[in-house]
Amino acid sequence: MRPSLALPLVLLAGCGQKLGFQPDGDDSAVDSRDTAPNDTGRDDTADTDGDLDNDGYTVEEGDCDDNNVYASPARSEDVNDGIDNDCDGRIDEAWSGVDVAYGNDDGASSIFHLDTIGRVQDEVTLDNDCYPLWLDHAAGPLSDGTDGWVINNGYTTIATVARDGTCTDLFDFSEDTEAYPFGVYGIATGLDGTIYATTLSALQAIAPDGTVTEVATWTCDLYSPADHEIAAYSLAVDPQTGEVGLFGYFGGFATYEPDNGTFTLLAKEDLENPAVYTNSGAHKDGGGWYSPGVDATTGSYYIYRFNLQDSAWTAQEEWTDEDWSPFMLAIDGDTGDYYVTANAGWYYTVWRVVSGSGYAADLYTSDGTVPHRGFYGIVSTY
Ligand SMILES: [Ca+2]
Ligand SMILES: [Ca+2]
Ligand SMILES: [Ca+2]
Ligand SMILES: [Ca+2]
Repeated sequence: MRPSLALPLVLLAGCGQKLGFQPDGDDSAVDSRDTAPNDTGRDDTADTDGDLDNDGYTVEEGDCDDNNVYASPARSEDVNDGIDNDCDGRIDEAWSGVDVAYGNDDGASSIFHLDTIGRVQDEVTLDNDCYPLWLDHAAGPLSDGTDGWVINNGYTTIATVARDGTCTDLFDFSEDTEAYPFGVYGIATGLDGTIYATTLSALQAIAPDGTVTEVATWTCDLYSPADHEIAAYSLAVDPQTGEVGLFGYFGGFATYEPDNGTFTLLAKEDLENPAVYTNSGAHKDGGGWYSPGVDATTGSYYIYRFNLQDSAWTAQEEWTDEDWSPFMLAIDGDTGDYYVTANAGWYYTVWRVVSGSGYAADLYTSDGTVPHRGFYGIVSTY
């Protein structure tokens, strides 16, 4: 059975200074080559600022290699040197566009790539019983030996999709209605290849063989606002730390740290007086968690950023055409620009919002002639 197109009402600087020396990796004694201005000439480990390579950033400030001046959050990626220059967790990456899940109610669904200027490339037609909603990259090779995707298949199963379109269900969340009363929603691939999925009231970790482990639970009860914590609807992963962000449907936000199994509810949902409806979410390199959301009072759309200081969503980018309702979000890790699947009546589009500029326009749009189709999940490719 194909899902309805409508969403279920879930119920519905630093100082990136350029230095003219190579990191020496020598911390044993007097360092004659190290001439950075705040260095005493003694062993680097004695530097009071803790910035061993003097690139302006300590490990705490995001330096992913404190013995290498060519790696810091202020650097751009060199795609040929084999190191993670910009400290985003990806080595030698170059953003190359987005992959988009295209759900088609009266024919085969597909996943296609949009290049950096919005040209459709490499459209993969899926098995007929496969309906892609949330989308992420798979961590490793699939049945055909190539890489591919992980999808939420029709709100019921989590499946992998190979480059030849073969759709393989890993786990069906629709059969045990006691354990999974709400079905399954957002997904994200963790750094170690674990697939995370949210069942609204719990975070599920799915191994490549389909084994499911419930790794965190919370209270999701729309009939009891005082007890309700979060209806976790979408997930994203910080590619540097592996931290999982959980985006609630009613403005809630939480994190899960795979390393120590810690679930932290950062914003409890106020069901009776929500400030923001957060449709989905994504992580921005070095810049936290974002959501294409709706101001619950005015109905206006924005790209919101979760402000960790006051645990609230802050409107970050204006959404200029209110006819288009935003759905899912991907972020260009190199420029910080936003790519959002959006719908308006029979039309569906990938909308681009240029970071910090207020400029927004279609990257790609349908012709609006065919109903019951839509763009859903979207993910950056490198
Ligand atoms: Ca440093
Ligand atoms: Ca460094
Ligand atoms: Ca990188
Ligand atoms: Ca590099």
